[in-house]
Amino acid sequence: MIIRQIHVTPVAFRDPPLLNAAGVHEPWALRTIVEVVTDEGLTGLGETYGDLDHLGKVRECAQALIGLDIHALNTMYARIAAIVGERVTDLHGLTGVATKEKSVDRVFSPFEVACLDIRGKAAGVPVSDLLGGKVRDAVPYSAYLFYKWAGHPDQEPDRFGAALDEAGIVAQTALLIKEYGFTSIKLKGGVFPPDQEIAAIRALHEAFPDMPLRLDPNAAWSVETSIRVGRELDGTLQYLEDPTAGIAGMAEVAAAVPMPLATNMCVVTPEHLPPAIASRAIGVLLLDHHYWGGLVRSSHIAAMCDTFGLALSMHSNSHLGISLAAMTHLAAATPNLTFACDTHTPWQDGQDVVLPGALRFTDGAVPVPTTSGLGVELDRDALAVMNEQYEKCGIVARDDTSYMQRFAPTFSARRPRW
Ligand code: GKR
Ligand code: MG
Repeated sequence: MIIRQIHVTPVAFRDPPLLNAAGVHEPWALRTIVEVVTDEGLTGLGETYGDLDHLGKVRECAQALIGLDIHALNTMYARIAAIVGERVTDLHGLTGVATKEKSVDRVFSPFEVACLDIRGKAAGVPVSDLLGGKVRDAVPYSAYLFYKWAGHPDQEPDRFGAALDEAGIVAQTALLIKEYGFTSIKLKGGVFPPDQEIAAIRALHEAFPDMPLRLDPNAAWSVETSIRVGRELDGTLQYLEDPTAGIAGMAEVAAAVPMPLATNMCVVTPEHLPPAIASRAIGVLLLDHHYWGGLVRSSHIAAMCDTFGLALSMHSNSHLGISLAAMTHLAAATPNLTFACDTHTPWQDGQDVVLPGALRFTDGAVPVPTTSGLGVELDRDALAVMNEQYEKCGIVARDDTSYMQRFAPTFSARRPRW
């Protein structure tokens, strides 16, 4: 099965003003949709970041993959590594440092996912079968809460409304649980002073006593603050995610707080695993196939985590249905991924590039597609509309900090902030 064509299409979709340690989400989120077409007429789908620098690399690499067999993933990886070379500039949101290996892994990922989609279609099996077979029929996701403004400053309030205090966060949780049935909760912190976020976790614990809770301030705290908050939240958190920056700082905190620490910031590429394991910096790794080099490489990382006693969850950034399908297949086929995964799906509020019906939430979990490949089909009309939105929206790279500074000129994303 030879690759004859690859289509790379940037898209934009509406995003609410979600607050984080870096600033606030802009009105449009960007993604890139990759379609790999074979000589036999099979098409596979992949989805990745939409930032211009990354899009340029994806486009350049796509040209270099024409003529390869879809099974030749090692050759594909080598060609991409040769092209990406030393260009280690890509960052997206709060996903830790950029490294050479991470840059290559990020570009390789959508092509690998698309090739697995094709292989599944050709063999008549779902992608989860290609990853070792599903060990669960549905993948649980968590309610991913954000402090947020009622709407973007120049727009009408959105239907989620404001969430700027405990009451707003509890109301947002109730809405997400009502609509999706989530059974665990993650609060994006690092927005307000830690005592305010401690109060929000306590309010959530009181309102939803049976729900596992997580808090993720994206390294907005010093080691001292992290230890204080961790101790104060004893008995309320399933895990505390990236309280502080770096493996050394996380190790200091981990030794002093009662709950496990999780990360999608200090361990983001294989070379980070040995020092993190040796220093016992983390108890939980948040996998993300978008920067861990696709689905198969993520499975390898999962097996390594199993060997070294690290638990697994899954990280997300604003994404569409191709990513959700890929995340669901990976999580379904990863036995030691036992924590509910993160997803931004509720915030895309129905916007998608895949035809409706294949992916749905039941009791907070997405049933694993059982049709061949990823199990999702491109909605070409939606793709065209979202591509037009990309062309018109005027955003070419995610920049939460500059957007925030338009409304709060003294805002600084400096970390640690507290
Ligand atoms: O979407 O604002 C966001 C998140 O803060 C995202 O950028 C993070 O990468 O969800 C992520 C996380 O868990 O750190
Ligand atoms: Mg995180």
